Amino acid sequence: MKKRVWILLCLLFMMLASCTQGSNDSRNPSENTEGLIVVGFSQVGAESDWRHANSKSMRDTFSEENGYRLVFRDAQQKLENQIAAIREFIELKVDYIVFAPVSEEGWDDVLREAKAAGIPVIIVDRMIQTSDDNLFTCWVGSDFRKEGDVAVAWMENAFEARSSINIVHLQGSMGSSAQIGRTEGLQAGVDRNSGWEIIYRDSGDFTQVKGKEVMEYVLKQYTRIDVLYCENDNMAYGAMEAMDMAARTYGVNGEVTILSFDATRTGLEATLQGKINYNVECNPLHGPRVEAVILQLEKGEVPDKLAYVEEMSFDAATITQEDIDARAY
Ligand code: GZL
Repeated sequence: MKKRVWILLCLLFMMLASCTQGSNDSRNPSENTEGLIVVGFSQVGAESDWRHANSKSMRDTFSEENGYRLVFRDAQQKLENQIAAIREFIELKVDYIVFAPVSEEGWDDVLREAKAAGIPVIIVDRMIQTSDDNLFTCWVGSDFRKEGDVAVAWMENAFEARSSINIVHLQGSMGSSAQIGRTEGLQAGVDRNSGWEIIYRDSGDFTQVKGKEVMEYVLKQYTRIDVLYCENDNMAYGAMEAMDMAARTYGVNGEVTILSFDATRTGLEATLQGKINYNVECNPLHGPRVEAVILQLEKGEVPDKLAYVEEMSFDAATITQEDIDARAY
């Protein structure tokens, strides 16, 4: 009987250990890699639908059937975990290091270590600030400032006749290039339009839970909110929960016009339902794009230093179910 209890306790511990490591791979990354290209990937975390789609794209692309061993590390949105993961990849002598930086600052030291180890580094999704752009081979991602500008252009058209608008600004993870670019876009719009006022600005860290928390506070403070500028879909879902609970209306026929980013499937369904007025795409399907770079490097070719993905946007007034059905995520 005691032996059974002991075995059950061990199994429980192993399950808990794997859960606390997020979606990390538990197998030994160095085993049986003969003939495979070993890719170490440090992922931001699992904070949003966008992130899940991005991780799936990377896992689907860098599969063993496709000739890769993917060493996947979930940083749980902590810079120190990403730096530790990159150091692990150096120890493992992976063929390529790929990472989606949680924030723009703090990378030079560990990238110098990767360079000294002779391992090419590919940055995906967000960008970094560095004193030496030779510390990374290339970057694939989105133009976040352009995303913000696209959203603001829609606002300028939608509110052209209004002399003043009160804006609540839900920012993403502070210091991430997605937050920086989308915020810069809105700020440029506010600077151009004297009647625009950001009555409240705070970060919801790209998560639904924090988006709801921030909006619950805002709704208690402000009786007139014209626009919610929300830097990703998951925070918009949280904000909508809060507005539902406070009996405040939103969307096409509501008090609060909602602009969101990512254009994930759930976000586009909300746009089709008229709950989100305008949704700017941020495409997460970077797996094939990163693989194309690796295949170039394998052939001794030099990839473009910066590769921006093409993105579109969706208006509740014109979106159709076919638009959504055509989407890959
Ligand atoms: C954007 C990406 C952002 C998404 C969020 O490229 O970094 O992080 O907009 C995600 O949904 O959490």
